Amino acid sequence: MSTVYLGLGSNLGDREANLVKALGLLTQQVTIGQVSSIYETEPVGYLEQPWFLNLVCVGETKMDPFGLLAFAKEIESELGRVSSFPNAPRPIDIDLLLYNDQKIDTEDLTIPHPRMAQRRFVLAPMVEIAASVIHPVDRKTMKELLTERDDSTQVRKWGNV
Ligand code: PH2
Ligand code: MG
Ligand code: MG
Repeated sequence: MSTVYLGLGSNLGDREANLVKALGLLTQQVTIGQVSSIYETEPVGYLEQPWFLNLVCVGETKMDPFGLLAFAKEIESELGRVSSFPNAPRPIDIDLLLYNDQKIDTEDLTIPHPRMAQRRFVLAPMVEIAASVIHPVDRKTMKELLTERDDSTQVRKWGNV
């Protein structure tokens, strides 16, 4: 069994329902453990789009990282995601943040997620469920990475699944 941290985000349609549905579908392959609170977060990157609901969760899986990536993409299209442009609004985005303490760098998949350490909408929920987990590349804990972030993008606790 491998331990995987996943980041989920939605900013189209019924955002909360999309997160809940995605978590439900993930259980086909991932035994979900702790789930963070839901946060309402300001868009990062492409700004002209609705605010997101984001959460992170941890799970155990037998799938390898590439199998899990393909499975996550299936769930994304099942929930109505169409590929348009990078950072476009979407009913659901499922990102592989950490997979054990592996480092993977291929065209299709980079783990740890290459932008997680810069994103408050990932680090704030990570600190809730995994404050002392160490980022395998930066060699810092989630808590340390969040404390170092000096960006002012808004990330507010919104609710729970
Ligand atoms: N995802 C992105 C780009 N920008 N901003 C927020 N607040 N939340 C996201 O999940 C997000 C984003 C690309 O996947
Ligand atoms: Mg993403
Ligand atoms: Mg993604």
